[in-house]
Amino acid sequence: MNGKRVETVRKGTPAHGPVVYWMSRDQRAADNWALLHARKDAVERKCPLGVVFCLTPDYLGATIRHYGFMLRGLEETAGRLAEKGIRFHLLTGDPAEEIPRFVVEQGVSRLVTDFSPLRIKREWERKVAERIAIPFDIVDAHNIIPCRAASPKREPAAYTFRPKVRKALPEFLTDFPPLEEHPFPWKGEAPRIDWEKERGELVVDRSVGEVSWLEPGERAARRALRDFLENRLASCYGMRNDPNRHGQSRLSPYFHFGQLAPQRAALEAQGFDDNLPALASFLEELVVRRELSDNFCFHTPDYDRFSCFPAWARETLNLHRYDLRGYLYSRQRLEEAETHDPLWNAAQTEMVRIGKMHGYLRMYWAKKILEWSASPEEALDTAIYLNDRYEMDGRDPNGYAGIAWSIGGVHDRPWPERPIFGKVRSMTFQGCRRKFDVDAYVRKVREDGRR
Ligand code: FAD
Ligand code: FO1
Repeated sequence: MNGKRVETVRKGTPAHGPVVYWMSRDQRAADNWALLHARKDAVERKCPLGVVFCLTPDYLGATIRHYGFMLRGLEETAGRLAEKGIRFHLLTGDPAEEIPRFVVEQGVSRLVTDFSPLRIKREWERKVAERIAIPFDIVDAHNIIPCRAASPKREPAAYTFRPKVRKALPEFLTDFPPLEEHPFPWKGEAPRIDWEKERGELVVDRSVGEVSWLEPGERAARRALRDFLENRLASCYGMRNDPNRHGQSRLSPYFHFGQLAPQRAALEAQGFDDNLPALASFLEELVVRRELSDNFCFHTPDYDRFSCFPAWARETLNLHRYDLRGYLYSRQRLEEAETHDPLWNAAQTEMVRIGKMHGYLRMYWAKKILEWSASPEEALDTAIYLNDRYEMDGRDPNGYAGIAWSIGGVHDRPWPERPIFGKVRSMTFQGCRRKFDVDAYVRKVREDGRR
């Protein structure tokens, strides 16, 4: 494995004792660089290998829609790990407390965790590092090009990031070694985890129902990837901006919960005809856009605040802060899809119902929130709240970057000035009409609601 994936938080000569991978973002047994790094050390030092997941019930406003999907995926992964002689432990509570306690109780000799650019995970890591005295590594198992290696700074746009990605790709887009059986067993019987009970007893908001269109877990994720590449990449990907066509991969929940490695998707996509324009645009999104979001969140601690917008955008939004709003909606009216705009209402309704909004509509959806909110700050908070409460792929660096792009011109450039938006790119209902059959989409959402 390329050493540039590993950030050593604490060095040290480990005593004898199990090696543990604290799994958080990359919830899978296969294709997981953090797990492979932990296993390599455990084999070299002839130690048992364990994986621990700390279930924290109040994660950024997540609801049962997210926890249900996540826990079902974890159940499958725990089974896969057990088949390889790797002990899975499920803890509940604050990772900053539970992980250090687990390290001491189990006499862990080295701790490994997976990389996330979000504040919450970096705070957990900081506290854990203060409370343990053993070697501790963070491994980027999510990005093809490790975030810290891709660029030492916040990239202003995709066009500045893309050449760095292109240059680094040959070094990092390598195949994964298979996960081998671990020869040094964890002592004692594995405690049986009652997953049904874990789901049932979780203290979490249950008012946002689970979804049925997406099967959770590593196996379903690989199937979805193959189905997309074999049956939909060539045909509809070109229609990717048409919400009436199933032209996107719909893989983002699997990437978000780490049930599928983006690197695996890129490796499998490479097997397809690279003359396909659809392949180029899929890889552009999957690699450049997605990893640009991690770059943005990693180098921009205030990634969910007005202050993170580029100077030109803050200036223009301030200049137009008191422009007359044709429509002004509260968060509640927006949440209940009660605006004057049938297209926006349909997109909001579909997101609430199935936890998914088509990528093209997400841009329109967020930009209209800017246009109809009392301030850019309120618009930002509302968009993040609704996106993270209903979208299956919410609470993700892509979300903070996508919303900051829509409302604050992040990774974009100034456009001809207009009311409220200033020079931030705007989108209009008429513009959507020119792109796709708006009436058909609105009708479809209404009919789906009647079923
Ligand atoms: P596809 O079009 O099939 O793309 C494949 C993969 O490439 C995606 O799964 C994703 O990992 C990546 N990707 C595609 N488009 C983008 C993009 N614009 N930026 C970064 N990565 C991208 N994505 C999330 O994962 N979670 C979110 O919460 C989220 N919120 C968004 C909010 C707004 C306002 C906007 C404009 C975009 C948001 N995105 C978010 C990015 C993008 O819309 C989704 O990743 C995409 O719609 C997911 O559907 P898909 O997997 O079918 O994508
Ligand atoms: N990560 C954890 O380590 N423990 C959790 O209990 C947890 C819950 C959770 C719920 C919804 C969600 O969207 C993400 C959640 N995550 C959790 C984090 C996730 O796995 C990723 O690590 C982060 O989203 C970083 O990208």
